[in-house]
Amino acid sequence: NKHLNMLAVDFGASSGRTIWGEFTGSKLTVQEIHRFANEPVELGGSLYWDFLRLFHELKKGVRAFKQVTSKTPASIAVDTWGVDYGLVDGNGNLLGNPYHYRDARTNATMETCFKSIPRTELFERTGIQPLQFNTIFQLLAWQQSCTRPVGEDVRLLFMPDLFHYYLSGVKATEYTIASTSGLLDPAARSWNRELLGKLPFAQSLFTDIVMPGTQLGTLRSELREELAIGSVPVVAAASHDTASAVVSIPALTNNYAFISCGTWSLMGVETDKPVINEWSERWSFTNEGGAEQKIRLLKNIMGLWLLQECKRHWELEGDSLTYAQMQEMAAVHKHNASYVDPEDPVFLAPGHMPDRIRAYCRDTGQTVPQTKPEIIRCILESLSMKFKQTLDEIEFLLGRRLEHIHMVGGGIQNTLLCQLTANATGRTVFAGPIEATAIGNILMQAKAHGEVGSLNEIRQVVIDSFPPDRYVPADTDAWQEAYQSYKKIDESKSE
Ligand code: LFR
Repeated sequence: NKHLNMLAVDFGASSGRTIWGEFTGSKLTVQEIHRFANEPVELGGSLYWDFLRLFHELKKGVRAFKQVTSKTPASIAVDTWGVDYGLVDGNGNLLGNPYHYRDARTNATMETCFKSIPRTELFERTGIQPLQFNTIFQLLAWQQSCTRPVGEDVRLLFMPDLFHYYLSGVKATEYTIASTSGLLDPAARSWNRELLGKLPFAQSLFTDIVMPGTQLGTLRSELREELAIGSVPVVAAASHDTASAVVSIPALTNNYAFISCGTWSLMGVETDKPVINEWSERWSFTNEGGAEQKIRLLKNIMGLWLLQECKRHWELEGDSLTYAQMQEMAAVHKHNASYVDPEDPVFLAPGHMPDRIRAYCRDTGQTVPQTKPEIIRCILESLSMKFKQTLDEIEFLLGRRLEHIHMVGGGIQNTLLCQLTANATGRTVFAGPIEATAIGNILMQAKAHGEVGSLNEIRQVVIDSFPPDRYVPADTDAWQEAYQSYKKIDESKSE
């Protein structure tokens, strides 16, 4: 086997990193070589990603790779969060700055869209949970405010595709990232032309779809000069961060549910076919695309966003806490008296998170958490209850019991959340790897090089290289009882 040194660039909603992966054929080691903040910018009342800054950080990461390893990478691949995109014209100009999915311009778009394409029809056609930021709704909002017709040479490129384009000069759409758009046919794994025909935007926006593990091209010559680097293949891995994270789950069975923990908690299972029925619609499940023709049947749960936003808010008030300190506060404060629904859209936008949590508890007739430990404890317990509820729903959809939970991603550094999840679900939790997304990205590059084959081969490498931690359920009877209170709040809300 060849010895490969690869470079993964993983952009998350709050930070990005470049990771050096060294693959020997059976084992992988990873090392972070550059980390940077990803801070959205509000400009003229809209919320944007700072694309130029992010591309700048990407270049810094490539330079750092050279410095640290004294090598030219065997390849490079970018993954990012879902749904967002840029528009590029025929001369390669980026038309405007990519919007952030939390921008408010789509607040009412979903309901308008459902007037011409009913919610159920849309779900049946795409298998995608209607969330206001899905690309389909972003495009509709853009179309409504568009004053000029869009040129025939304009292409839509999702965030990873956009980075890949400016790296390689090749415009292509990677399948897993496109699957977050709400514009694909989930069974055919291609653009849903019938749906596109009903929508007001030009079909010429959409480029060919490539499958994860495809080499797109090599670094543009001007970049090679600027970075003083040789010819580097640019690979489309599983470019959606969650798809990459799922690639690197250290398990060879299918008797588990995964939770990919970052800003979001994405909880689900891998299936061979989309699961589109009354129940998956009612419970807001989504069918996104995975590597190796798999479907990721999962649910978007607001996750550690709630905690991130509390942290940011308290910082603005002059109290800078670390995540470790926040976890410690919640660990000591064992008593929790109220729950929020971490799927409720009231928590989507940035700002004043502690107050919104208090308001939610007040409006649902619960004890209002006042102190920081109370709020943090409420967030973490609510999340673990949501995981329990989601597990029940997944088991119902599959018609079988799942034995374990695999938690991956940066959020598992919150060991309290891992333990609470074990307690609430009554299932053993395996936690790791933390860098699941970058690892999945790198192993899909190894696949493009022909150095690993199947998904199971990839996962065997992860098992051998990054053995997970284990959390055994405790106090399960008390948790079962508490779950009944959680469900009552949830039910009273939907009445
Ligand atoms: C996680 C993620 C989720 C997606 C959300 C918004 O980072 O990619 O899968 O729903 O971000 O794009």
